[in-house]
Amino acid sequence: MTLTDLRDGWTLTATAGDVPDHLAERLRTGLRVHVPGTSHTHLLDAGLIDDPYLDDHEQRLAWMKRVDWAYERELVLDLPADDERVDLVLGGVDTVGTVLLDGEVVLRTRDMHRSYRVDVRDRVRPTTQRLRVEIASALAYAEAEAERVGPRPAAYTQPFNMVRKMACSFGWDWGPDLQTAGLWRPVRVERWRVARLAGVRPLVTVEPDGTGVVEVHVDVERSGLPGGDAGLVVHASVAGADVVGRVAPGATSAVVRLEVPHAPLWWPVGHGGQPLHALTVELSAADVAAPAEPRGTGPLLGTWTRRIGFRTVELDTSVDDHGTAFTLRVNGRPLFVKGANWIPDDHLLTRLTRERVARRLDQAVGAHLNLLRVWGGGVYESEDFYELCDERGLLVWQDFLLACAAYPEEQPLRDEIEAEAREHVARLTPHPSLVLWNGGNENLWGHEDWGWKDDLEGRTWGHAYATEVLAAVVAELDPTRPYAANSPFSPGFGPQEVHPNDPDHGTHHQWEVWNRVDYSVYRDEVPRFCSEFGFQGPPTWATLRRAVRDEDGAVAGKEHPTFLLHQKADDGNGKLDRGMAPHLGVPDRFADWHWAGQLNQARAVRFAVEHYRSWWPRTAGAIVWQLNDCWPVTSWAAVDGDERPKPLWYAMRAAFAERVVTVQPRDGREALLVVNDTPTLWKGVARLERQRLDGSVLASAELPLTVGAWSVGTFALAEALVTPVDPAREALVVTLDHARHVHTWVEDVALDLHPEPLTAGVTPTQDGYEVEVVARSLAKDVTLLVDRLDPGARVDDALVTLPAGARARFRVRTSAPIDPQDLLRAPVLRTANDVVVPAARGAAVGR
Ligand code: BMA
Repeated sequence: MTLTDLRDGWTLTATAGDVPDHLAERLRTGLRVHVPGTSHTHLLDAGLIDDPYLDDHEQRLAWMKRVDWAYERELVLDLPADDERVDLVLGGVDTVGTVLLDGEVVLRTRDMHRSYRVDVRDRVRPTTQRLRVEIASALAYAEAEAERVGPRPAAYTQPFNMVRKMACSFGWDWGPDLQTAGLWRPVRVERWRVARLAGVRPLVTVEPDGTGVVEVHVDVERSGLPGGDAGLVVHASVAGADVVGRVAPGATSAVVRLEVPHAPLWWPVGHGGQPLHALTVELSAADVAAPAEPRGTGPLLGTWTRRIGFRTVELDTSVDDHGTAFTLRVNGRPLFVKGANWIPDDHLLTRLTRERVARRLDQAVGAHLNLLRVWGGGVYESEDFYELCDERGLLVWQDFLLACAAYPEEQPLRDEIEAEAREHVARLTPHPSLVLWNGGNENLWGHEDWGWKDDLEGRTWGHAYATEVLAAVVAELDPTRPYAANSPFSPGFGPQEVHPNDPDHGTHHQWEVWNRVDYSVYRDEVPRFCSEFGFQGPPTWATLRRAVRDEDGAVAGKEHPTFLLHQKADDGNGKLDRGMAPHLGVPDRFADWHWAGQLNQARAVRFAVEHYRSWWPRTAGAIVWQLNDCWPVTSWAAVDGDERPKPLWYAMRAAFAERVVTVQPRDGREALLVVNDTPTLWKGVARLERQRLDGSVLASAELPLTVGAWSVGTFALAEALVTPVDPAREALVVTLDHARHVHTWVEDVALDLHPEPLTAGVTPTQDGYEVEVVARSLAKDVTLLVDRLDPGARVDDALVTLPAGARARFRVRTSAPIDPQDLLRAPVLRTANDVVVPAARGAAVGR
């Protein structure tokens, strides 16, 4: 097989649509481009448009939605031999494409989630040929489809559910509305003879005796040319085991089985190691001289290699006293899922690099996550993503790509959805990280609750995808992995019996908090598995300063149209204000509001995570909405679009730590909950003190305790510890080994916090500074917003609550020439105290 990558030599033209006058000539004559790329990256590279992520530029590019494009290049191909196939392979077309060779249509596409292969052997000419790919406006196509099959309700106004293009291409409540068009994966020519490896699907299991089993399902494509029916040999090897199988003359598939005794197990991070083994599959022609000799092979026709890992996975959805479980079991061990939802890490997908994905996944592991959920409004991610998850032990829950809408079950959509599902279920079989396929996001819930039933007037809405089509694809192609019909979803019930978002059954999305009620309401329910919950907060200041500016180039304030363009949620700022008001008040000055917004986001999520973890094993997972951003925006993300961790990231790291102590209500009063997500007993003595905020001790106790591996202990607390005399001036401080928890009885707005609770000092270090702070009175959520001084600076901790007398050290990495004294005051050094106290006094801090 020989490959020719068609990366270069393309010309891109706009062929229809309202192109702005100043670009018309350039886009008519054409830009020199290389692929992969899409409309927006091509125009950006050519300097024809401004960065769409900056300021108000997104708005100015609306014309691009209705443009049709054409890519064209020359193709010089050798004439094929009699037995030689010549295929044109397109890794991904975004989206509505027509591929022409010398003016004749060879392929039509309408699904960006699929790859395509066309046999062009009979069209190869001895002259220079022209390859052309025309891309029509996906929005226009979707509108025409909505007209043809009848509209279907969706969470946003544009009909993203009518075309198989990344749903969030059309804008989302955290994403820009930039509809790319183009060749978003590589394009190449492949020449081959006899047969090729068309698909390799290793199904990996582990027998009860510890033998790792790899059932390798091999599909071959025959050339259909002389010699194409030959007998073939498949040779597979992994971890010292190898096997040879035959594909009979004319046959197109084979299954070979590899057995690895005492296979070392692959574990999720925090549970064990991640041994990976190269699985190699070779396809050869059988040796014509010795056709019956299995090991006698002729020429090598194709090789395929991926790394696999040995592990089992099951999803326990059994019925119990509390409802219906939703517990993942890996290698037989039930685990609490510490997760975050993943969206495309750059809206302009072709810019994503392996390095950028690796940095994001390192932040996920750094926040003590063990799972990412690839959400259904994005894409099936790149090989890089899943390989890097395999290496890190980050489990992956993969949605099929349906989100927040009713989807027609009519053709051609139905076949496209099935075809893309088949492609990716097969493609992702090697990855041990992938543990769950899920039939879509908020489709069943939307149908139940969002008024769709009336709008639909009996039209199809996608029930069949969730309950039949996608389930059947997984059952056929990858029975080693569990399938969930949707998120949220109540397994085991018909649509009328139990509400899909019932917290007692299966998965739950908690969106009442954020949209309607205070975050304290998280505690009102004990979901079996919360696969979405979260709270917005603004991005870091440095990100705002780079990308969200007013006319004068200063950070755009909260009410400024540019800020609002980077705040996509319905009444987003209103919800932020109402969310922080009962806890911190709503500061007037933007710098204070920004800090309060970030702090409240972090606290809301931490509150939820501690609550959910405290209910393990009844609650078996918490997947925060959302880990990452795809551009600079105010959103639910823990890491902003410029890759900087928001305070939420530190809160997640603390709340998802292996060992956590927390005070939670049980039976009408506070109890101590000790969460031990490690393989060893947690044996220790908890020190409990009811203190005044100035540190004077009012009541104290020592509580020896032992909590088993992978479990949570609940401990009652003495009356004197949990009964404050003056709730506005007291706190309960719990210390157990390195874990600490400070509980207060009233919200910060009602707490008598000291306005200046810290003394602070700074010393230089090799790569920056160390800041040491000591609390003279309770200091809540001490944080250094170091990006204020240097956009490249990082700090090793944040949101550290210090009881009076306690100290903390922060290591700041920076190479910028800053004044170190600036690290010791607002707007860099912040606490909850400094938002609440001045607000209560009608003053403000910060700049
Ligand atoms: C859920 C998600 C996303 C959305 C988030 C925040 O609906 O599935 O669609 O971004 O809530 O509103």
